[in-house]
Amino acid sequence: MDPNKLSSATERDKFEQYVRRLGIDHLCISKALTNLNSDEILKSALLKEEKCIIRFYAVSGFDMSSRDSGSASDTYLALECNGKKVDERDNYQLDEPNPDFYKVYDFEGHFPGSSPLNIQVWDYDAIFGDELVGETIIDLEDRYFTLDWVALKEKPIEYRQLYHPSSKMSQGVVKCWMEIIKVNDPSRVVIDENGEKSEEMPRIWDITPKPLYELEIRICVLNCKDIWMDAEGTCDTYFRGFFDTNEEIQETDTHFRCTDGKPDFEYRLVYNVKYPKKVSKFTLQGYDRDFFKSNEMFGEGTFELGDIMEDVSLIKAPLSMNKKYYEDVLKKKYPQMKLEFDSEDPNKFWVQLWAKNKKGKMEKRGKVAMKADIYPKDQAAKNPVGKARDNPNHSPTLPPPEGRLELSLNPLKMLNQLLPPAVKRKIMIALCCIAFCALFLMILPNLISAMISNAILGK
Ligand SMILES: [Ca+2]
Ligand SMILES: [Ca+2]
Ligand SMILES: [Ca+2]
Repeated sequence: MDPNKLSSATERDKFEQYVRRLGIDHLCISKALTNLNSDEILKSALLKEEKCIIRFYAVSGFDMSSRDSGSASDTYLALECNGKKVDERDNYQLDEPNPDFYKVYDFEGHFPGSSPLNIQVWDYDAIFGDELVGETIIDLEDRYFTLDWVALKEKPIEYRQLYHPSSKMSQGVVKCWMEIIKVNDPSRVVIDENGEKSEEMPRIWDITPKPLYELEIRICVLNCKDIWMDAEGTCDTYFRGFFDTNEEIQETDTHFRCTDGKPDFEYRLVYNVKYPKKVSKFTLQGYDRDFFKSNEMFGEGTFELGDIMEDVSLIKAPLSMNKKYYEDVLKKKYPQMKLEFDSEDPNKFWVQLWAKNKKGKMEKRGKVAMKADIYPKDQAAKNPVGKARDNPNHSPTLPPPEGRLELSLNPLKMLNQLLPPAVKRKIMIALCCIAFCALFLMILPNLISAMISNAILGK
């Protein structure tokens, strides 16, 4: 083994494999040898000019500051290295502070002597001229002569802050990574059986995003049990459901004055979703509607639908959350997600709601029976369903909910429905007291006369 060869990543890789075969990889010999020889390696690298490809992978951007009044920046990427400039002005993204890039750019350079790589994000303005959002500069020589960085087989993803000359504040973040590849690297040359020489170039990662697949997600909120009650012993229950609070949030109707912990909904929520998506976990939040204060969230439950969404986009056919899928796939993958399936209907599952109590401990706040069906958008369009309980009402057909408040002209009946049990109890106690007092007052004259006659007769 020639330790001088350890300056090449491929040679180091071979050496590490050799060390691993000997079972002494825990001794980190290659790193120690590299460190011992680092001065030599650096010296030879500095003396020998190498032509290289600088490969830059631009993934995405976050939180780009606005350079437009009243709207987000219309962002695009611009790069410059060793005199070569590229920009994506033609592909600017309208009002997009979190642009996706998913592109690879190659630049040529010589080491030592390469210029830095300049990465900029701009705001497109059709009339007044584009404005710089921010920039970041990568010192390529610093990378090329940092043996630890060179030794990394897969270069790390970087989150680089962008800065504008006018401010010390970050103007956004670019997610990216880069590689420096020697053009003529003898360690990459392989000789096949026929003695033919060829150079194995490092792979180019394909980071172009897959096209988005349109889905319709139908979620039914059926019935509940053990739902949390307020201090009065009632809950004006309704639910909010969403994947991401930045996206569409849908609500059920309200089951007013529920006093038995079993509000009924039979309510369909229908979401249009594009897969893959950042958040594929569905969140259901239970609320107590309040007319005088703000509505109070009493509990939250979640379940993951990403795997089913992926399968639907692959097989292009509808799938449901069901007992088999849960047992076979989801249970092992998401141990946190505990769904209980109905013994009769394998597509009906109970979601546990949780919330922190006053002591900060997680507490159970009731269970909700639900169904979730995922359709390819085109197939959903051929077989539409209504939201809530609207027509077409099928798969499943949702009946009117039970135990809801009945409108009545009888004020006593309305009062009976509206009053919470605690108040009703207080009224009953008050009524009993009044009845007792009335009874007492009625018998009081007789009592007094009896007492007087007893006193006179001296008994
Ligand atoms: Ca502007
Ligand atoms: Ca704009
Ligand atoms: Ca603009």
